[in-house]
Amino acid sequence: RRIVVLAGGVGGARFLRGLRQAVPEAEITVIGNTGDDIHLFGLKVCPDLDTVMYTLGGGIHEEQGWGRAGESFSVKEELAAYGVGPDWFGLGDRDIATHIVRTQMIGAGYPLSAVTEALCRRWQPGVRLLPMTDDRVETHVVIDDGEGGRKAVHFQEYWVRLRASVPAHAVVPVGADRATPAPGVLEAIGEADVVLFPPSNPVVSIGTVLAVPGIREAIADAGVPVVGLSPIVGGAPVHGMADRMLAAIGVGTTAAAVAGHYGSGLLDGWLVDTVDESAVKTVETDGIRCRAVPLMMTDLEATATMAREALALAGEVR
Ligand code: GDP
Ligand code: FO1
Ligand code: CA
Repeated sequence: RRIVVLAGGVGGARFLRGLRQAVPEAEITVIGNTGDDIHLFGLKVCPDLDTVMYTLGGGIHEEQGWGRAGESFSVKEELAAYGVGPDWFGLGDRDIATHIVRTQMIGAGYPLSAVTEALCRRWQPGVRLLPMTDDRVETHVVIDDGEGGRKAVHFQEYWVRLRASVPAHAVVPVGADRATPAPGVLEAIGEADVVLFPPSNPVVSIGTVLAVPGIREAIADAGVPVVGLSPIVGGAPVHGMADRMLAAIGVGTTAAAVAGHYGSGLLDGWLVDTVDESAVKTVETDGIRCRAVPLMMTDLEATATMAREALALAGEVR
């Protein structure tokens, strides 16, 4: 069985670990968000690709959800001693090695997809990890500039430095309109038996992947079940500040509103948590098959059960 999964960082990566456990024989292709990517100190950092790679490869900082286990921060301390910023983004020493390899290979002319494949040769994530595009796409967030106007900041500045503490007026995947899907992306979608949306951020993770021209269309036209899992449980994101991003695009912070945002043109099935049982009817009225099951990724077995539920729902639609 061939499964395509669109993924952001922590939510996507943890779900993928459960999926791999549930169907070890399946061929899983992950289309990763690169809108979070940022250049710092001359290095290209790809947080969501790395989170998937480290999580599935056993190198992740488990509690934090991103970055390396057993990390140290000597480089960060030395940069601070020079007074060289930004100081709000924590790059660890082990993690920096990944960014050095990536930046070096990009400089030598390799596309990000080839670089990601090379990095994965070390980590053996057990899935094929593809960036959504080899082109540069950067998610920017429009906020008040404090002088009565507005300004756009990089997504990481909004998320990490500002902790999403100010309202976002818009979320813009800069460069997406001119980007093309990375090699293998459209092929994987075309050959898939099922497409899954893990409980990743609908706006800045899955929304950004879908903003690359051709990807949304390929999924809608693939003629295979498309099933998603809600990242919103009981009217709030399980972790993080996804509510801020949903508000920016005028979508409510409910499991049903997120399903409606993707729409029946894209989604065939949607899983909500058991606490959101009452959303099932609303979602089904929108023409999307819906089930309420436990959606908390507390451990590997609970997450594998979520993945099995998603595949079972896929078997019921179309
Ligand atoms: P990011 O790139 O690191 O922000 O990660 P993703 O975009 O892949 O996923 C972030 C989303 O995962 C957040 O909106 C969370 O609400 C959601 N999430 C995290 N843990 C869980 C969980 O255990 N269950 C569900 N349903 N959602 C979760
Ligand atoms: N998230 C933080 O909240 N603070 C950090 O200092 C930070 C550093 C960082 C370094 C490498 C990496 O791959 C991820 C990192 N993240 C950090 C997580 C990440 O940037 C964001 O949480 C996600 O991009 C949000 O989707
Ligand atoms: Ca992310």
